[in-house]
This record gives sequence, C-alpha cells and structure tokens, in this order.
Amino acid sequence: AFVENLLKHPTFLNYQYHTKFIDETPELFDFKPRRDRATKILTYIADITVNGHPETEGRPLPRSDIKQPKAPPQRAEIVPGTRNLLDEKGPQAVADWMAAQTHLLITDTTMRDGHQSLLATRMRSIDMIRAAPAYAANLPGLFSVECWGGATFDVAYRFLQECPWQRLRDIRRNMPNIMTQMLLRASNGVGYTNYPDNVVESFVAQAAKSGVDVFRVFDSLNWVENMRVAMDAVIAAEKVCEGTICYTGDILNPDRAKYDLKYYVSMGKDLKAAGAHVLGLKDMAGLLKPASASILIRALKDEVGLPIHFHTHDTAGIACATILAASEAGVDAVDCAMDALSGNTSQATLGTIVEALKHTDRDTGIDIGAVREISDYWESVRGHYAAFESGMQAPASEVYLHEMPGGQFTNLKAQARSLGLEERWHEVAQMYADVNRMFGDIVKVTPSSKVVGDMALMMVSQGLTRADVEDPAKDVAFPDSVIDMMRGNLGQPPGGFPPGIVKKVLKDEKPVLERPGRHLKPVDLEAERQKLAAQLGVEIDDEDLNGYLMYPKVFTDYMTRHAEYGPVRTIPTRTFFYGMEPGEEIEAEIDPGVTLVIRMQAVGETNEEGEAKVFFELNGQPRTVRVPNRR
Ligand code: BTN
Ligand code: 3PY
Ligand code: ZN
Repeated sequence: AFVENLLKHPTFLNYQYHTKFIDETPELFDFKPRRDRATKILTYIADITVNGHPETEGRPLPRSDIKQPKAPPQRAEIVPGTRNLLDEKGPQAVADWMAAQTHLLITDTTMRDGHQSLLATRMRSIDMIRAAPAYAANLPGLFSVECWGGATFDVAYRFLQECPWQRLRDIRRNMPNIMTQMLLRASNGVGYTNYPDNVVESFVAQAAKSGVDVFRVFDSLNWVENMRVAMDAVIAAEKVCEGTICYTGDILNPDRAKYDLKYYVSMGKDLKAAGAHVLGLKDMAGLLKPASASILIRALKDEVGLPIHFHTHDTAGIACATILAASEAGVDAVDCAMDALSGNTSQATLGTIVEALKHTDRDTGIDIGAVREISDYWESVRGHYAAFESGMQAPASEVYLHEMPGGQFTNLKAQARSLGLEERWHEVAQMYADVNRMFGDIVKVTPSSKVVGDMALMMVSQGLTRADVEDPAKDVAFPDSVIDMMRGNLGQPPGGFPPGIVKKVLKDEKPVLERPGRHLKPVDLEAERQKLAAQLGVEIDDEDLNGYLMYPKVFTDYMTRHAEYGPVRTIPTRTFFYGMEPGEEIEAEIDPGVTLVIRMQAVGETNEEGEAKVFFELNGQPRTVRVPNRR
C-alpha cells in the first residue's frame, strides 16, 4: 500500500522525491496499520515514560521545578554580517577584511565545542535553533558561530536520534547573516578513521551546500600532507579554509623542543602554501600560556602573514589571560563560549572578554546586554542536561601533565567510570602522559587523543607500566586503535613514531609511511547509494549518503529508529530524556506551522504480553499507545 501511494503521488511522478518527501508526506502512510508521524512520536514518548531513557538512567536529574527555556527575543532588524560578505565577495575577501579590522573578532562556540566539552556533546538541535534568531538580530558583529562538526555529527545520529544535516540547515535558515563554522578532522572527516579521498571531498562539498561557511581543518598528527584533500575541497567550494595548527607542549620549555617556535612557524607557512585563507591556532587542551601566546602569535603574524584565529580551552583556568595576551600580540579572531557554557574544559567566557576589552583599542564592539540575554537562555538550557555534566568542580593545572583535549576530558572520565577506574582518575591522567612519551610525544587531538586514551585505560586497568609495555620479552595485547595508528592509518607525526614501539605493536608487519588516503580506493558513490536505498527501502539523498559514508552502522541504526519513532527532534528536551508526567501537556512543531499538542493522561496496566498502555490526548483527541514494559 505504501508503494502504491508513493507511485501515485504527484511529487513522485515529477521525480522530485527523496527521504524528506516520504517523511513529510503523511498521506503516503494512509494504509493499515496507520503509523503517522504523530503516532510514532507518541510511541517514543510512551516508551521513555514507561522505561526511562538509557542515557539518563542513574544520572543526576534536572531540578524538579525546571521550566522550558524561553527563546531570547530579537531586539533589532537583521543587518548584514560576515556571511553576506562571504556570499558577495568570497573567502579571500573575508580574510582580507579580517586582517584589516583593529577590533578583536569573536567566534561563539557554544553550539559545538561548548556543549561538546561540558555536556558530552548532548545538546539537541531544538535548543540551538531557538537561539539562532537572537544571534542573527542581536549579535550581527560576531565573526562566526561554530555549530557543526567535531563530535556533534556522530552524536546527533547515534544518541540524539536526529539528523545533523537538518540541524545545520535549520541553524543556517534562522541565522542568515553570520558565518557558520565547523570543525573538520581533515582526512578523518567527522569520524575516527582515514576516509578515501573522494569521500572526504564529497563530504566537504555537501557540508558547504547544506550551510557551512568556515571550515577549521586540522590533522590529528599535524601532518599538512594529510590535510590537502580536505583543504582543496573547501577552497573548491569557495568557503573559508582555516588551515589549522594544533598546539601541544610549551614553546618555552626546552624539554619539549620538538614543538618549538620554529616548528609552529614552519607549519604555518606550509598551511599558507597549501591555500589556507586563515591560519587557525587550535589549542585543544588549553596548554598555551600567556607568555608563550605573546611570542607565538607575534611570530606567526610576522612570518606567515595570514589572519590568525585562536582557539583555546579554560581547563587550567587561564584561557582569558591567554586570549588577552594573544589579543595584545595582534591575533585577529578568538573563540569564546557564551558565559553559561564557558569555563573549565570549555572555552573562555565570551562576556568577560567583551568586558575586558571595552574602551581599549581592541574593543570587540559586541553588545554585552545581548550576550547576557543569550547566555541566560543557555543557562536555562543547560539545566536540562544535568545528566551529562562531568562533575568537574574547578579548573585544574593537571592539564599541563596529561594534555587531554577539553572535548576528550569528560569523555575519558566517563569511560574510566564505566571501567570502575573513577577513583583512580589521577593515575589515568599520569598514564596518559606516559603513553604520550612512549608514542614519541605526539599531538593529541581526535582521533590520536582517543588512541592515547584507549592505551592509558588499558594499562591502568591491567596494571601495566610503560616499562612493561616496552619490554620486548613481555607479551602485550594492544587496543585495536593503537595497532591502527602504528600501521600508519592516521598518518605520521613529525619525526615518525619511535621504532621500538612500532616494532612491539606490529611485530614483523611493516607500517605504511605514506599518506593513508593514497592507498584507499575511491568509493563508488552511486553504487553505495543504490545499495543503501535497497537495504533501507527508502530513497537516499546526498546528505543521507554522506552521513552513511562517515558512519555506516550509526546511520542505518538511526534510519531504522527513525522509521519507528519519527521526528522526535521536535519534542522538548525534558520529554526526550524523561518522558511525560500524567496531566502534562507539550507541543511539537513537526512542520512549519503544523503543531501537535500532546497531553499524557495516564500510564495503564501492563498486560500479559508485557505491554503497557499509555493514554494520550493528541490535539484534543484520545489516543492510546502500547509499548513493551522492560522495567
Ligand atoms: C522529520 O521527520 O521532520 C525530519 C527528522 C529526521 C530527518 C529525516 S531522516 C532521513 C532524512 N534525511 C534528512 O536529512 N532528513 C530526513
Ligand atoms: C574534535 O575533533 O571533536 C575536537 O573537538 C578536537 O579538539
Ligand atoms: Zn576545542
């Protein structure tokens, strides 16, 4: 019946259909059993109400009196911003404009790194989209809004049951005048492994088309050779290519001479030669100290000659000081997070930087009242994610020991907890530092940071020391990710991996020292699309195909759940994680102007088949849904 309806539909007859059409055309589902989107959403809510959400089970609860966050108001007409400049004059004009500004430019990271670093990346699209119009109207002077890439892509499909592409389109539509920004792991895309070149190219082209303006491209071992495919694709799409240095060590410490000033300046020059419009300086762990920042920024400004965009984390509590030093040294743009999602493993506090520079020659010109109002909104949003807070109570200088990226810190802590190692966290931190030295002192950022973390957890849980692992006479079972990195599948660090550890991990196997992408066959994109369409029984559009190529299983699992639960991205966050209380009423806008009013009446008895009946009122009409009671 579904196929019959589909074949007769005028949109289908006009060859214009794709998954969104199936999704958004409920009359296709006019056959028995009727499973419209509303029923799917009620099924989801009933299931969570009866069984709870696996991710919030046993975790701290939001305050019981928590209110639905109220979107910040738009205080002005939308005026043109950086996005308009990019669209009208192209990426080089953006870079030239950037370099010509005397004030310090600001990127807001709240919707990407802020929640990635504080809330395990769990912020849902609906909470972001509600803030976007206020950014557009009240903060048109922002350089960019980082809202995509990094871990958000994977987490959206895997844990939040939402489409990351849709998030991007929705933010873009609601914030048309400010550049959107994403974090791209070069040949590792938004994943943990090296993808074939044509997959990386296709992904970048699609991201540009769906709404990304600035691509911060980095490589997890700082290997410029391995960044070219991604950078070329960004340049071809006529978007801003921010070729990025990952900062590690300490340029003032003679013990870490491997990563000295010369190293960074030379990498900056390589990135410029590779076509970067802007030079990114990514201090993913928050290791750059104010005195080093002054020297490094000045050297990069003088010797590379690109505008510089600086990113850091506040893990040690020093991010504002470092940003002010960088500003003094002439950095062009810096990353901050809105106050309520700043500090600790997140970025420096945006409002504080705005205030600190007021009435100086680098005054940001940002409206501090607008910042406070939007931050108040994020404060009320954050309350809903209590289950994902890390428990970090204070900044910690321990970061200079372990050098974990802000985005990994909370994650690794959760992994340690699940292995029963939470009490031994400081041992894990020390081991992480030991593993780094054993691997030859490498840059640690996704995915290389995950490899170091996997190894450190394995060693602590098995009671192994660095000496044990390095002992040629001792048999060690290495984690898969370690074997993969030693094979050369993430590329090569400066100077290569120490031969001893490579030999220990690979035995007689020879590592590949060339760029991993050179050896990966291009994927036949159209064949993949057809195979996937046949497997799922739906048409696969370009966004879906690119999602699948990054994360095949995560994507197909998402699509399977989507067929069952529908557009659950439209329900409030509290409902998504905790279900509903009897008598509670919520709204879900499933299409522009199409709103479901859902009232939960009661949870009934569980029958002999183990099914609970849940009673709802949907737009005033009674509806009953049965779900398995797994409690
Ligand atoms: C909705 O139903 O309102 C949309 C939510 C889920 C997205 C669907 S699933 C696959 C397809 N690809 C997209 O980009 N959006 C749709
Ligand atoms: C990511 O790749 O997700 C990061 O945040 C690296 O810092
Ligand atoms: Zn970061």
